[in-house]
Amino acid sequence: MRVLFVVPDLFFSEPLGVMQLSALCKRDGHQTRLSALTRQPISTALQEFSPDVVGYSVMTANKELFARADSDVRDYVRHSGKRVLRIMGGPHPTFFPEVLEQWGLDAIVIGHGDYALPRLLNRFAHDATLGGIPNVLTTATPQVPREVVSDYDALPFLDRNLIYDFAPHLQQVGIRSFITGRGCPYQCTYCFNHAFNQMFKEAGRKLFARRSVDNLIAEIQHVRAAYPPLRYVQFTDSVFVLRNDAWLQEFADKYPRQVGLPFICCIQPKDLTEDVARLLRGAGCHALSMSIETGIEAVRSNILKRPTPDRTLLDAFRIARKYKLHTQTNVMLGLPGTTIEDDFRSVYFTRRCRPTLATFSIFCPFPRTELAKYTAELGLIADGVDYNTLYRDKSVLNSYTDKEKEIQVRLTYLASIFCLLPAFIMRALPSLTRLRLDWIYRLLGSLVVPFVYGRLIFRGAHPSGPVRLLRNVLYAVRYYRLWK
Ligand code: B12
Ligand code: SF4
Repeated sequence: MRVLFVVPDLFFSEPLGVMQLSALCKRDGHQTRLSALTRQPISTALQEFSPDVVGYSVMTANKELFARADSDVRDYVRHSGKRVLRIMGGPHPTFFPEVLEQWGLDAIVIGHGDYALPRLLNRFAHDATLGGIPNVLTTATPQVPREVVSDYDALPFLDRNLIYDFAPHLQQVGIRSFITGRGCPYQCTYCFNHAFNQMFKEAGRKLFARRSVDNLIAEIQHVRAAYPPLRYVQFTDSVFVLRNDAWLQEFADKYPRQVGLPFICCIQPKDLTEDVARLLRGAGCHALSMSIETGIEAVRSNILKRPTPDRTLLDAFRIARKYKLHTQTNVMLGLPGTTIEDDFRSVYFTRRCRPTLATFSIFCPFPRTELAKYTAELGLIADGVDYNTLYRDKSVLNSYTDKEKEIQVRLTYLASIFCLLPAFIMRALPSLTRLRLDWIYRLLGSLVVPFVYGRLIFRGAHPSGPVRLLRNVLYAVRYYRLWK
């Protein structure tokens, strides 16, 4: 079978889900290819590769992009007369399975696709019915058993050729992503994790599980040898560290000896104790992704269900500095039940935490999350709201005036810069956000944020020099134009 995986785009963050699935397909003797929609029209891949299966990997935010591609795929299928299976996986079909009927797809895969896709391909190859496979919904079988991966060590290593065959220049980026497991034990109300856990929980089933340290290190060593240059490791687990447990201790013992490369990982601030920081630093950790989410303690606890006191947050960032760990943090503006003054308070609090880099996004209530329900209950979402908003799109909440929404957008650019400047300069921030200098702020943000990422957070990952600097500037501008 020839399987075409379709993703929205390819940036610094590799699409690990389809890379995993591609490895599983190849293990079973299938051929795979990638199509990244904003980089190349899907028609090119259809003509060149002539797939038997087109597999979309979709997040809700980019479903319109995929809808346009799907129309090209249907045209292609009609004209070629070939039987082509159109399937979809990823968060969108998992949380919005109605897409199966809406798009007239052959099947959707909900949750983990690692066991489901190989079975689906096998059935299709043998002209057998697609019904009844766990996690695979078809119109004939909309109810099926649900499963999650039970043994991560048994999965093949990610297929990195999938992306480097498509975009060879990406291999020059010295950062490679790895994932040590899946799931998250937390319940943040703005995230889909609680919905996922609800859907897949079952007595005795582990929803938060990870691979062995030896298996992880073996993959990193393989990637280092097969896909040079590897200069920096990015762990993309939602939560890399939960506590100082046996896994972390084994990792901190083996990783520096057997890999010895700088890495970045995610942690909740409340979990960064002195002993965890010491272990991470000793292991070679260079930076932490550690989100504040809001500078208003009551909102954090009651509305986001991230009950971390301000004091604990300030301590976590202090501990990170003590152990020379850079920190990248994110803060959401425009949360339900808050005001524009709260947004400024959030920025001021973030500055007090002194992260290496703070990024600011505007809250978007994704339907079917707990926080979206709460926002609707407060009557803050108008009918017909577009849920495709991204980090910097204007708030969809009706509790802000148009002027306040513009100020929030300007804040997403300016606040990152102001958190890097001396505290007294903060006083100028409210006045500056009232000026209509949007393109200047956008340009400044587009230059400063990637610069800090490159020079401090991912230090040493990219080769430096004037040509590289210019390329990075152009890349940054393109990134912010596309992602606003
Ligand atoms: C890394 C990440 C990103 C990265 C890049 C993602 C990438 N290149 O893949 C970046 C930073 C770009 C990003 C951006 C956003 N993200 Co994001 N992101 C993640 C994160 C943390 C990890 C994804 C990952 O690698 N998972 C591990 C792999 C192995 O799993 P997987 O991708 O889900 O794939 C498995 C299955 O889904 C399935 N599958 C996936 N694709 C396919 C395709 C086929 C054909 C089949 C059969 C199966 C299948 O099989 C795979 C193997 O089991 C997830 C949370 C999470 N833990 O999953 C959020 C998550 C995917 N993001 C989310 C959101 C909301 C966003 C943003 C909209 C945020 C924003 N407000 O701007 C943007 C959207 C950007 C855009 N327009 O594309 C939500 C999506 C919810 C939804 N309904 O779509 C998630 C689930 C977070 C959450 N819990 O709420 N994100
Ligand atoms: S810690 Fe991250 S992945 Fe886990 S529930 Fe909260 S936002 Fe979601």
